Amino acid sequence: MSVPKLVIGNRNYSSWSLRPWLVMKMAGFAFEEVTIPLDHPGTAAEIARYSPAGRVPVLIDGDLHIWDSLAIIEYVAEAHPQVWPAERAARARARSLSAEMHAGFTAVRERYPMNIRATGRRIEPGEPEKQDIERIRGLLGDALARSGGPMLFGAFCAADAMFAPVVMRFRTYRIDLGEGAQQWAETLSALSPVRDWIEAARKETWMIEHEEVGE
Ligand SMILES: N[C@@H](CCC(=O)N[C@@H](CS)C(=O)NCC(=O)O)C(=O)O
Repeated sequence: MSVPKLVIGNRNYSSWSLRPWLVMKMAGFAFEEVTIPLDHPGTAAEIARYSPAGRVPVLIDGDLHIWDSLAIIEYVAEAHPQVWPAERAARARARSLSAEMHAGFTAVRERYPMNIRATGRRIEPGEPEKQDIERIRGLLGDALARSGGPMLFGAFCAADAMFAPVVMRFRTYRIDLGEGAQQWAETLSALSPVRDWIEAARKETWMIEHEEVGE
């Protein structure tokens, strides 16, 4: 039987790829990777080979092509239930946080794109970004206060992975995560797969158009 293949974007920029990739690594789901550099002349054609949706990530398991980060996470969770918290109410909250991230926070996602290599960029938030940032601080703080940490729901789960790009973005643009969440961000960043992702992102040489690497 062939090993499932996860098609991802380059690590420095592809926040949607990071989410299921991290879940799969933490769950011990065996897979191979195909990396497609984003925003290059051949990107669309390359992605189209794997998904008519024109987006990465895509998980290919035999004849099955699963696209969209949350669908991939749910597929992995069917075989590895520890992807979500064991307790029903916590599981529902973890899914709510994850769905809110998946569907929302467009202001932050657009104004503060993930760029792991860049550091110390300051971009003044407008009103929509301020609202997103406040909401993110609130929901991280609330989850950690309920669980007692160290991760959002005690042990690592998919909600931590869904918010992992927030850690990268807030670090790049020096945005405060709010009381309580800084320790969570440090614990998350110290996970071995997260360290591997960051290290590989720093070594990548692909750059998207108009990108300048910060200090
Ligand atoms: N809702 C999708 C969003 C995926 C997405 O927007 N992926 C970006 C990369 S992070 C992409 O494939 N962009 C295509 C391109 O840049 O051509 C998911 O959750 O997987």
